[in-house]
Amino acid sequence: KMFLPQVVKSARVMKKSVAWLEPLMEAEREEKIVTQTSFLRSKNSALSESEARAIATKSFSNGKVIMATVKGDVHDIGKNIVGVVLVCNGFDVVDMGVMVSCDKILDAVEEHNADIIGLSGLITPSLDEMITVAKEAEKRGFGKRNIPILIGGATTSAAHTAIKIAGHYTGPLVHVLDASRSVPVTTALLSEDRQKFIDTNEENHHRAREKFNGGKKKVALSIEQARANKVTIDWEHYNPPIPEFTGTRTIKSQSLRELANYIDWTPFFHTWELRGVWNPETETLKTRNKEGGKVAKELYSEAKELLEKIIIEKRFIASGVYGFFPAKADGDDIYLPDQKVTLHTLRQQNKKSGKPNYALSDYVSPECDHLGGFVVGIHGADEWAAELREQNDIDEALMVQALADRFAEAFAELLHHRARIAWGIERPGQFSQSELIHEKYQGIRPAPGYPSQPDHTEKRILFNLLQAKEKTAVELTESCAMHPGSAVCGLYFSHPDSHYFMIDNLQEDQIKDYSARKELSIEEVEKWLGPWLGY
Ligand code: B12
Repeated sequence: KMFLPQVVKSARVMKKSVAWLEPLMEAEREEKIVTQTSFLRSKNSALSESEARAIATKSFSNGKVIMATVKGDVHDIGKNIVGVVLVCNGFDVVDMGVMVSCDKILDAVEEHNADIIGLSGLITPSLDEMITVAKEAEKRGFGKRNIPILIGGATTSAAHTAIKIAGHYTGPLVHVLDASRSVPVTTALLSEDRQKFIDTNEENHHRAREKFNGGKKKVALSIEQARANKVTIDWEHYNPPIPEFTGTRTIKSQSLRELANYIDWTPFFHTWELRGVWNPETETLKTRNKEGGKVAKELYSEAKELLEKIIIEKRFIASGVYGFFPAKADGDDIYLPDQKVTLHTLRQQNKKSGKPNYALSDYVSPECDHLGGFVVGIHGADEWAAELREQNDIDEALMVQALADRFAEAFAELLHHRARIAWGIERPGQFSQSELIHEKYQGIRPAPGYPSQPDHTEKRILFNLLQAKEKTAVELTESCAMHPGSAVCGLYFSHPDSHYFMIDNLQEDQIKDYSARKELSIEEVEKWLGPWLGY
């Protein structure tokens, strides 16, 4: 049994060696294909040269997988890990990169005569794009040809795959939870007795659909009832804090050294499939798996080495903008009178016992308050990682991306810290670094796309408000993903009661109301909020 960091290291050695041997291996393979092609044609004269060649080529490969992060989505760390693991297990992987349009993916399947399609996505809008790919693949006849589609990425789930995607494709369509599952699934799908695996997968989909259709639905309130059960804050006896400045502040290049202090390392290890909690004092991963703990320690020392190099050589540029604006709640919206801008929030509609039906707007005074916002991005990592991949330094490429993600989160944490001090709700030095990481402070910074506000399109309003593109060079794709990939944006709320919660089971009445408030069609809103609709 190997841990992911070890797999990736072996893969690097293999890739480097193969790159050196490639011309020799290619020549040998070509010779074999030519011999096999003429053998096949001598046995069956009805076969054309190209048909026979296609069959011969296939017989010399474990299987070819086309992998892509779908249109509008920029993040590829998970896909890259899966690609490495598949290559290690003898599969040919054609990695098409990020933001790949449906047509390009499907053209590549035809061009390479691929055996499997692998789709990846980090954010909800990518789920919709995956449906488009499944539909188009079906139109091109891939379903009839039984070409499997694998669905993966942080935002995907077995249930969503079964309920929303699988119905559009007649070929095998499988959700793959993580890199360790990718090899057994791919191997099973290309094996002689693949039908057994496909049947089990179908049964699982069937069960998931039945559970969804026949399962006990959560009892929902009407939007008016939910509003009547909003958070009650005694605004008359509460003086909202006033920040020391309004408008925005831009940080063109934040010190990486200072940022490094704000890094929460636990998610870094999750990227490498090492579960547990990182203890910064003892520099150990608290995990039941002793071997895993050792691997984590080694990985950490390599990461620290690269981190130092990044800081000294200024390999990343961390740019960010944050700001405060006079604000007041207007029902479920938050209105910024000076900018004449409205931000929209969604309200929980599940029937609850003894708890309010939260919406983020509940934490802003309806009279006079302030709201904050921020965008941060780490530039330089995507390009550097691509260069490293080009040289087959795949372990370092993943490390660069994983560290860039940590810097992005750290930057969000650091700016929030500054913002709370500027807002007067925290004293400098009031919390230790560990307390900051464990969010012991007052106030929250919910991000569009996170469970408290699952609508990614709110980023467009936030970006305009902060002029984020001009100030930070962070851009939004058509799916509202941010480019560069290592980027975070969100809002600041200062109220002591404000906390994170989860929105789901949204009902038609709220969607109708929300679409009118946002001046978007109902279909458009339903598209962006698909997984959270309760009807
Ligand atoms: C780390 C993290 C980040 C990092 C980078 C993300 C990354 N590395 O991909 C940073 C801090 C930059 C970030 C930013 C954001 N994030 Co974020 N992030 C996460 C977090 C905590 C972990 C994701 C991760 O890196 N996992 C490790 C990697 C290796 O795993 P992975 O990508 O899932 O890939 C594995 C499998 O999924 C699978 N797989 C992946 N692809 C494929 C493809 C195939 C073919 C196969 C077979 C398998 C496969 O195998 C991989 C390896 O095991 C998740 C929550 C979570 N626990 O998943 C939220 C999460 C993904 N983020 C989320 C959001 C909303 C955002 C932001 C939009 C927030 C914001 N407004 O700023 C931004 C968007 C960034 C952008 N560029 O647009 C949401 C997405 C929700 C949604 N439904 O849309 C999540 C789910 C959090 C949540 N609970 O709401 N994020």
